[in-house]
Amino acid sequence: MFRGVSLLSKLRSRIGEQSTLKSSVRWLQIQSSSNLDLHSELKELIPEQQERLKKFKAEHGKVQLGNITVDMVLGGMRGMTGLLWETSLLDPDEGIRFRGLSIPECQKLLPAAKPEGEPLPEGLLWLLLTGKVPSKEQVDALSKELRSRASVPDYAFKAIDALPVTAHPMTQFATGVMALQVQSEFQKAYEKGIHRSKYWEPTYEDSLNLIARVPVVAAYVYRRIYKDGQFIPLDDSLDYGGNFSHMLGFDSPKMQELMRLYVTIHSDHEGGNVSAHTGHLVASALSDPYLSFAAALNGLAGPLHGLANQEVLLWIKSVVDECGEIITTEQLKKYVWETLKSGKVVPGFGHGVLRKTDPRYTCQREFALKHLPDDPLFQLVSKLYEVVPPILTELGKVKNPWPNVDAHSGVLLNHFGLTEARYFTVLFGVSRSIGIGSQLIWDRALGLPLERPKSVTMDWLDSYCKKAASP
Ligand code: CMX
Repeated sequence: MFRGVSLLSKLRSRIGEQSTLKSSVRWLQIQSSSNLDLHSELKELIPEQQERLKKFKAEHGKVQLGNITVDMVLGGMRGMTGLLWETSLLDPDEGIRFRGLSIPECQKLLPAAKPEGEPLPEGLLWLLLTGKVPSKEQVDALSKELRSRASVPDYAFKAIDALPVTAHPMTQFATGVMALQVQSEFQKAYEKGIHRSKYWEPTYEDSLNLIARVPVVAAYVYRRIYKDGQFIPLDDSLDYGGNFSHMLGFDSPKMQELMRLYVTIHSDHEGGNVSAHTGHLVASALSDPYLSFAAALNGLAGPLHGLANQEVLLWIKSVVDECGEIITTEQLKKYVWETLKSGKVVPGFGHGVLRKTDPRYTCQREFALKHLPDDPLFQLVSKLYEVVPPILTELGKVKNPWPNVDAHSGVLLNHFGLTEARYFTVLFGVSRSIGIGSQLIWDRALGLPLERPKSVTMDWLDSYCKKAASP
């Protein structure tokens, strides 16, 4: 029995309740279908969306979306609208919506491995790609398809083995992903002269293969570095998140649930963040999904972006080393000020777009309250929520003093035994393959062009501003 229709009506009534729900919900109003196969589903959707974009461009192409200021040019393009990214949208106050659905809505509506459980990342992949909430049958079929695509060629492991075991896990992971590129279907098709209207098809193959294979590569890196190279093969009975946890060596049901939640909430965060934007930019040159995603990973590996999850746990552990496990508020305040005075950022706090607590933080906190309320590091994270924002506000320049996704993820993983902080960004990277891979398929389906913004020099700005100021 197909559950899509009842889910959709459930969703519509929820949407009615949500006065804040934005226009991206439009996607969810598309009639659900009974296709069990994601490719067939997309094949139906793509012509509609191509037509929609063409018409929209013809009708509204000249509408202005705001003014560009010098501050924006000098300030990392903050607040400058300049990208089309269909899979998700970030509201500064409300946080992320995946095709119109908030995280709590995804937790309610997407199929889970068990009753009341966390959403299956495969369900999110279906949602991101189609704008539809999938049925359990559709998600099970997609799980199976991903398992069938998960075989990693031996040379990818050998490429990783060529690096010293001490190389950062993100370097090893990105190297493995680059080696997977040898099997790119897009590259082969392009060399054979594929017509541009068909680009999305080999991009689909590459993206799905990439999404299926990255957990295997990531688990290999983990077991190579931390478990003497004792690798664990994929389990054919498990879903995407469960399998990833299993291949890493964690078979407890709670850790598997955590991994499903983790992958789901880290998958996508609209298009402007460094990793998503890098993937999109590189792909705009018609580089295939492997090349684009490997580039995205290198951006994710920076401490102001994905590496912050490593930095948070290391920082929290350094607090404990210095102050002990029972820490007073005064001690904590002092430690935060010392961090700031030594010219460092407080990792896990602040955001380029968000202006409230990140809902990805909130759902991880709820997970902790349910499964590990007495964990001392969780309690420390809770205390930091009280101590850090007022201090960052006092600095007077921080636009968002609230915690982001990275402030919480490490203590959850640490609780279940995944204690190696240097590895954490790899988990973020695996999750991002779902968001970036999905958008790349739409980039090619919609025929999005080469990205090429204009840059200027200081002299140019100077003379422009002088001219603008003269009567
Ligand atoms: N600790 C100390 N200073 C901070 C800060 C923090 N957590 N967050 C912002 N600031 C500072 C900035 O460094 C900047 O200082 P300068 O003007 O002296 O350069 C000033 O406050 C204004 O920054 P902003 O406009 O509020 O924030 P940005 O958009 O420039 O930067 C971010 C956003 C995330 C890089 C920043 O908040 C930060 O460095 N946070 C800590 C690192 C982190 O948690 N990154 C993960 C983000 C989520 C993710 O991508 O995974």
